[in-house]
Amino acid sequence: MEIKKKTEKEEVPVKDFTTCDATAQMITKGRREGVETAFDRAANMKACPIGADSACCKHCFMGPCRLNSKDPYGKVGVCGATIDTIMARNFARAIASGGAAHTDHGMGMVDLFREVVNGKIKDYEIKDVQKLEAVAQSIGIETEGRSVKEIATDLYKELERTYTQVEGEIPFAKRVPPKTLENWRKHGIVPRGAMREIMEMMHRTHMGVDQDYANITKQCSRTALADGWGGSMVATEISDILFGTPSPISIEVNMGVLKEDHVNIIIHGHEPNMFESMIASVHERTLIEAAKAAGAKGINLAGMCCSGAEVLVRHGIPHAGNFMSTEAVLITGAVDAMAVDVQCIKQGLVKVAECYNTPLITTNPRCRIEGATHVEFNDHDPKACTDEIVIKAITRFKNRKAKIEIPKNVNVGVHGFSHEYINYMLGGTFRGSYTPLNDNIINGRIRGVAGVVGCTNPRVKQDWVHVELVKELIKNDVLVLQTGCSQIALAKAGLTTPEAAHLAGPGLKEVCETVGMPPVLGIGSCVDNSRILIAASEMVRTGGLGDSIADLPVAGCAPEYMSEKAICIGQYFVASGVYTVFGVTFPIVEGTKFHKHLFEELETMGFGKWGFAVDPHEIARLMINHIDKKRKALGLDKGRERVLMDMQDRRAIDAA
Ligand code: CUV
Ligand code: SF4
Repeated sequence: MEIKKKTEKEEVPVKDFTTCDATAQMITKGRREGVETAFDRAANMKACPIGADSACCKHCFMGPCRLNSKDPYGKVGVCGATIDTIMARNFARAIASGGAAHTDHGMGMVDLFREVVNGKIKDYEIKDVQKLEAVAQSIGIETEGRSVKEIATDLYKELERTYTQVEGEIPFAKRVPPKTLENWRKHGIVPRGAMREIMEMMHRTHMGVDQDYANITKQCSRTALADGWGGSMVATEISDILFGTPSPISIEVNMGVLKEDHVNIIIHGHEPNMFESMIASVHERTLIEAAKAAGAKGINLAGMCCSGAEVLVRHGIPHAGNFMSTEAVLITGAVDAMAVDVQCIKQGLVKVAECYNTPLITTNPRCRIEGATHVEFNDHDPKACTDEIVIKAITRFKNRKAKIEIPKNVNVGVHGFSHEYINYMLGGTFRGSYTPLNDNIINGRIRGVAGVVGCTNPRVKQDWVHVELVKELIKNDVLVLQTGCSQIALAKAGLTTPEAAHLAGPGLKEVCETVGMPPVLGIGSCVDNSRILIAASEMVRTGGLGDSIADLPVAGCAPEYMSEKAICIGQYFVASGVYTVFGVTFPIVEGTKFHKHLFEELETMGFGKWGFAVDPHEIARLMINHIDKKRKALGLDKGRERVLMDMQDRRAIDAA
C-alpha cells in the first residue's frame, strides 16, 4: 500500500524548480534524504484562484465575501462593496504591511543612530563623515564649521520626523525633483510620517470607510512614498553613515562559498547592525582559537538574501544565495549555524535545520519562530548575542553528524555601486556628476536605464526570469541597476562582471568597456531601492532628459516577486513616475476599473503606471517600448549628436 502511494504522486523534476545548479543539487539531496522545501510545497499546493485575483474580502465578520473574477461585476459583498473596492483595499493593505516592514527597519536604524550620537552605544560609530555631511546638506542642515556631533544631532532630529511627523512634508521631500513634487502636491500625496500614513491606510481600508478605488489609490501612493522617500531612504543613508558607503568590490557568490573544513555561519534577514557585530565576533581571536581547537581551520561567514546583499559590498563578505536557496543551503549539512533577524525568513527553515542538526537562531524580538533557538540581539551589547551564536556554531561543528555535500559553484562579481559611486565612476574624482550618463543616454549609446529588483518565488523557475530579462535588456543597450535577491540571481549567472559587457548591445558595451564597469550594477538590498530613486533624481537634475522622473527613459521590474514589500516598492516607483512591471501574478482582475486605474490612468495623471507579464521576453518588450516612448517624447529618437542638449534645444525639437 505505502509503496504504491509513493509512486502515485509524481515528483516535479528539479530542473523545473530552478536554474540555480547549486540549489537544484541540494533539492535532489534533500529528496534523497526525505527533506521537503518550499519548492515541493508550492508544487503541491495550488494557489487559491479567488485569492490570486484578490476577489475576496475578510475585512469584517459579515463575510468573508467571495466575488467571481470571471464575472467581477455580477456580485458585491454583503456590505455592498464592489470588486474595485475589495481589490483596492487588499492592495492597500499589502502596501501598508510592506511599508511597515521597511519603515520599522528604518526606524530601528534611526534609534541606533541616536544612541551612537549621544554616546550611549559605543560598539558602533559614525564611519562615513563625508556622507553624514552630504545627507545633512541635502535637507538644509548647516555643516560649515560645525562638529560631527552637532551635525549628527540635528540630522537625527530631522530624520526622526520621517516616521513620526503628523503634518507637513517628510524631510527627504526636499530631494524630489521639483516637477515631480509639484505633481504630488497637486494630488495631495506628499507623505507625512510613515506611522501616520500607515495608520491612515489601515483606517481607510477598514469596513465601511474609503470605498472609492481612486481615492484608496491616492493613499496607497502616499503610504508607499513614505517608505521609498522616507523610511527606506533613511535606512539606507543612516546605514551608510554608520557602516560606510559601498563602493565596488569583487565578491564571491553561491553555495560553494561554504567550506567543509571551517565552521560555517550564515546570516539571513535584513538588518546590518547584527551582521556588523557578527563580523566582529568571527574575527575574535579567542573564538577563532576555539574553532581551531574543535578541529576547524577557521570560521567562515556568509550572508543570504538582503542581509547578505547589503553587507557583502561593505566588507566583501561572500553571499550564499537568494530567498529560494535558504532552505537548500541547510541541506548541504555544512551550515553550523544560521542566524536570522527579520523579514523573508521561512518558517519551513526550522524543520530543515532540525534534519541537519543546524541551530537556527532568531535574534530579534519581533521575529521568533516556534522551534528555533532565540538569542536576543541588543544594540547596547551586540557582541553578547553574536559571540554566543559563534559558540553554538563551533559546538555544532564538533558534533557534525549530517552527511555533508557542498555544491562547488562559486561565481565572482563586482557589486556595490552606490549612487555616490555611480556619480564618481562616470565623472571621475574632479568632475563627479551624472552628465556622462545623461550624455550617453542622449546620444543613444545607452537606450535607457532599468531597475530589476525583488525576490525569487517558487511559483516560477528560480532565477530564470531575472536572468533572461536582464540579458534581453542589456542586449538592447539598457543599463540595468539591481537590488535584493535579483542581484544575486544575476551574480550567479556571471553577469555582474565587467567581462559581461560582451553580452551587451554595441552602445552599452562601448560605455562599459570605456569605464570598466559591468552592464549590470548591483547596488544593495531592497531597502537600497532608495538609491535608484536618488539616481533618477540626479538624472533629472543633471538635465537634458526632461524635468520630472516621469520624463526619464527608465523602467522598473520585479519579475519573481513574492513579498508585500515588493508591492509597496512598486507603488512608490509608480507614484514617483516610473513604469513598473511585475511578473509571477498580479492580484487584480483584468478588465476592472481598478485595473485600468493602475495600468493606464495613473500615467495620464503624471505618474508612472503598473505593467504585468510573466514571460521575461514579454517583460523586456514592455520595458523597452516604454523607454523608446520616453525617448521619443524627449526628441531622442532622431539619432542625436553626442551633445548634451539643454532644455531650450529640446523644446525647439519638440515644437518642430
Ligand atoms: Ni529585502 S523581499 S525575498 S530578502 S528581495 Fe529577497 Fe530582499 Fe524579496 Fe525578501
Ligand atoms: Fe464582505 Fe463587506 Fe465585510 Fe468585506 S467588508 S467581508 S465585502 S461585508
